[in-house]
Amino acid sequence: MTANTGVSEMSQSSTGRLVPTVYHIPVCPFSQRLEILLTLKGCRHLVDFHVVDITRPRPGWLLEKTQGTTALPVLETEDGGIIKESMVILGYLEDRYPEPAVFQRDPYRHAVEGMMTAMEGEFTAWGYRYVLNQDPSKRDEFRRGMLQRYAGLNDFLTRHNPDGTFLFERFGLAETVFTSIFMRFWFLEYYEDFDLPYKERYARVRKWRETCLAHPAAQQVMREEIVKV
Ligand SMILES: N[C@@H](CCC(=O)N[C@@H](CS)C(=O)NCC(=O)O)C(=O)O
Repeated sequence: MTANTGVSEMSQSSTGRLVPTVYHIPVCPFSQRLEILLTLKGCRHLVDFHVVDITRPRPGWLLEKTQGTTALPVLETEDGGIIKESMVILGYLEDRYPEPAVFQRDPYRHAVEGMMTAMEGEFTAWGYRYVLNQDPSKRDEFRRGMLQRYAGLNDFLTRHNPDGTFLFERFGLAETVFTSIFMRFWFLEYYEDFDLPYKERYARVRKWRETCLAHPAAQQVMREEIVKV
């Protein structure tokens, strides 16, 4: 600690080498979830975020660190350790900055949030395929598929916390993982005119989604940026 500011040595060195660095692409939902977690923990300043220019091929120094893979985010620890995959990085950050806990500590509850976060990959992939689809005859199929996936989330939330808002009592891991994807799916509203119908079938997930989107720890990007980028 420094005597005059009370700021930890780690944060003081935020322009130096003594903090972890995340290499990321702006407006990337997988990077945003890291920022959300750190914000919930009050630790955002303890990690440097280094923007990588996506209009150019990945620089050699970065490919050397990643051993040739291009997907970001990647976290580099102070001593040069490389961690890939946002879910894995979230786990590292949770272990590294354990208080306040964002992940559930009870093993069963952690398994439940794990089951919910395991639904994210397919949910996200479908939304991306939907927006990239160029075939008008497939639009309905994509819309139905998206609704089915929202219904799956609705059922999961209803099973585990029928009357609440979040999966558990507060914004936690499941919310950290899905919120940036919900934001990214503003592109479906804009380009495909897709939104959840105001029906009982989706009421639980709608409440969850709206509260997640409005959460103060998740305000790193604006709707306009997402639609444009
Ligand atoms: N499963 C990865 C997905 C990361 C990912 O797809 N990142 C995108 C940016 S949003 C990317 O880097 N795409 C370019 C590439 O894969 O080369 C994670 O969760 O970290």
